[in-house]
Amino acid sequence: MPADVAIIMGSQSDWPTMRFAAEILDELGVSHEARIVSAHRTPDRMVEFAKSAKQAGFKVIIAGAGGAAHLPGMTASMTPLPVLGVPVQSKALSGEDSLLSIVQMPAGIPVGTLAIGNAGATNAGLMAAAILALQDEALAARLDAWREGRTASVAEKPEDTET
Ligand code: RP5
Repeated sequence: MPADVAIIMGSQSDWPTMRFAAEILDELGVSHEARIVSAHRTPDRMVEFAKSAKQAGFKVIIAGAGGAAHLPGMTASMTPLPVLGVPVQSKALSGEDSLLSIVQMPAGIPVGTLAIGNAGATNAGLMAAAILALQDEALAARLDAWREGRTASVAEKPEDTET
């Protein structure tokens, strides 16, 4: 069985961020596969991956990159699958460069852009799961239960804690 979600990233250095997408997908029981696909270092690999992703059985692509982050938009231009972009926090500009590179797609080729960094990767995983849950009732129930668990974990009153 092919994985439902492809998690692609521009570099090994993106994995500490992108693993948050993998972790939430694991928690929700969604199959996924992670690959390094760089728009500028391995452009042929990117083209081959993007053009064959649907045929390979993937249903959603999560693409993370940092700096001049072309990977999500370039991938989206070559596949009909939904592409969720995660701006990885860069050293020079703290990920604002990544965010603007990914979010400002001209009309016609959408990339669903999430927040910079770990929160964005987690939310990309959750959004991928929500897309898949539209046609998977068991997954929809697991997603509902996960959200209910988050709600239940919030105390009504704050407690004194050590600082
Ligand atoms: C981008 O350049 C990658 O997505 C990564 O976020 C950034 C830096 O890559 P490395 O120099 O750490 O490989 O292509």
